[in-house]
Amino acid sequence: MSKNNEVYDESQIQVLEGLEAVRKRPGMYIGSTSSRGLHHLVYEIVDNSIDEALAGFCKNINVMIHKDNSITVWDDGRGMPVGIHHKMNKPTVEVIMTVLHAGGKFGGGAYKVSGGLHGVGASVVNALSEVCEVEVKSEGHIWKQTYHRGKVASPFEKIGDSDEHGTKTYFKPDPEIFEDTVYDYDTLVQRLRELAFLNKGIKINITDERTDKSETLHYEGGIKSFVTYLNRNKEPIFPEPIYVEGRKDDECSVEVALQYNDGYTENIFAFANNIDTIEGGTHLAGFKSALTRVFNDYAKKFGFIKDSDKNLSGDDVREGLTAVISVKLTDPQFEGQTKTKLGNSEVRGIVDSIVSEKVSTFLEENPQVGKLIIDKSMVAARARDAAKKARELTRRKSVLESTSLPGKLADCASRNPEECEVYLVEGDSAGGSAKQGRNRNFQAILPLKGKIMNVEKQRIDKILSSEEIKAMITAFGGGIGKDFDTSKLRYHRIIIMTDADVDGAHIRTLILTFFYRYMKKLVEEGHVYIAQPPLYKVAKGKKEYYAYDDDELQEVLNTVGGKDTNTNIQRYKGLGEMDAEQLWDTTMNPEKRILRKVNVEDAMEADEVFTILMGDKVAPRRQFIQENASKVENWDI
Ligand code: 28G
Repeated sequence: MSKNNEVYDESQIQVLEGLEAVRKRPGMYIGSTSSRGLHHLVYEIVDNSIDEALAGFCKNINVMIHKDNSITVWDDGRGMPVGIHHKMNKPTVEVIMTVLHAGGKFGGGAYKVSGGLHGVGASVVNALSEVCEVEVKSEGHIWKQTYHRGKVASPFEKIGDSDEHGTKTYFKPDPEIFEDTVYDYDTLVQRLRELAFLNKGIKINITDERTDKSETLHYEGGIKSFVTYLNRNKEPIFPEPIYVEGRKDDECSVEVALQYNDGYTENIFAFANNIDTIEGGTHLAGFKSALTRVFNDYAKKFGFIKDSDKNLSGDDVREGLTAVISVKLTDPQFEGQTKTKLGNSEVRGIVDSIVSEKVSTFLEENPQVGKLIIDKSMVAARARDAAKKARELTRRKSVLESTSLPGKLADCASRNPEECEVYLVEGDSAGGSAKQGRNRNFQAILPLKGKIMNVEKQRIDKILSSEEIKAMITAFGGGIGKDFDTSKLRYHRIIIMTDADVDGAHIRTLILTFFYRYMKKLVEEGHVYIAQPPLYKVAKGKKEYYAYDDDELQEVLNTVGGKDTNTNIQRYKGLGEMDAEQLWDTTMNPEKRILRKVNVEDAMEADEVFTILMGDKVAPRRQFIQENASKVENWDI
């Protein structure tokens, strides 16, 4: 609590809650103190610049990662107000930086649309930084204030003159708070690129002083460019994405871009106020229903469909679709497990009517594009119909209904899914060791043969004919696709255990892509893990040590006294080189093992890598292999 809060009435007491609370429970404000939370600090600050840009006053945003992993963000907006905040009776900048929730709505009728998942503002970043500095240029001068761990360290004062305007914030994340204080350049670029797509015209520059890398992200095409980017490794069936926009008063703006490729999967990204709503919501629902209706109406009007019982289904019109939906609204309601589902009910109708009206107009004006889309959807409909008839004809029990477990599965004894886990193991020999080494009470083993099927290039009926995939579906017990149900899972942890080499990485990519496409909830609800087998065994006399990466190997060698006599280093080439006991000790024993939980971003990345590696385009594949050649030896694809 602020020490002078007695001056204010009740409504302001909450506002005056001190930054101490933030330092005590950082997770409540930024989600976590892991690497994710660390990166979140940058997004919080950048969001303020984005808001200033959306208000129409800022064109350029710069982000710099310094050598010591501190960050500077600056923009060429109006600059934070330099005057005294009349209610608080101190500089407005100091209020913004030291009072919780002081961010709030911007003046001048504009609304705060940006704001990361937590949208907590600059004061939280300040609270969690060892050092923070704000510099404002406006009205002919430069002002500056410094803070330490959220507390004012120097007065807000004029330090020079300038005829420029803007805000600059420097911060050094507090190592007392964050487990990891190293910034990942690619992670920041990815989110900044997304922001540049979602807010057309804004120029975002990022520089990494540690490596001298830098990038400028600037897309005049906005989300239309986003769709082109998402389809960059695929084969679009018409050259330019379709783009429509509209708004309902000042309450809600809507933008949609879409394009089809020659594949079979659906890629729809829905954003609300620049936040990736991975759980979907009303904007996505409105888009989907409009799309299905518009294409059916069009197909009937122009004689593609004569029989009304031959209507195209939603799945038919979304086969091979890549789309981005972006809505911006004054009062977003975020719901769902991870608060990434848009709940505002009015948005459904707003998006539906804008998309219906504008996409129909587009189709009438571009009949060649209309024909390509309807033809593709009708092929999808026929394939689905044929697959259904074939299933009915054979009257074979489908995999989904099959009750007998796959023969290769070594199941565990427990029937309590919460404590059960299944290891997906690459190859029969490692599978054998894993079966011997496991704790059979709660650990099941499912050996998988080499490469599983390329799910991007196949329709569901083909996918379901793959032995490896059928084995996973029946073993997990949750079904597949739309009907996938995590409450029916037989294991709450699904652990991918592959060799620590390129093939292993490839198989892991294939499995993750399959999960992402057909068992998304598995990933969303955090049931998927990656086992981390050691890379080295160091034997010194009778003692054995394991190292999981090169740094750790150095540490081990240092502690055992270097590479002199009696020290033997073995580099594991595969899981198969470990016997059952070693496998248990290093990789499967819950007391000692390291598991990495897979999140949706990991799965999405796998999906992308997969598209590049398995797709038809040679150039992106070559580029990917060149860029990643240093990370993996003997890339043999
Ligand atoms: C470099 C790091 C991140 C920002 C502005 C510009 C204004 C502003 C920021 O106002 C609203 C009003 C008083 C508390 C608004 C300037 C209107 C007129 C602004 C940034 C809330 C804050 N003139 N640029 N804040 N106040 N850039 N970049 O933070 O009550 S923050």
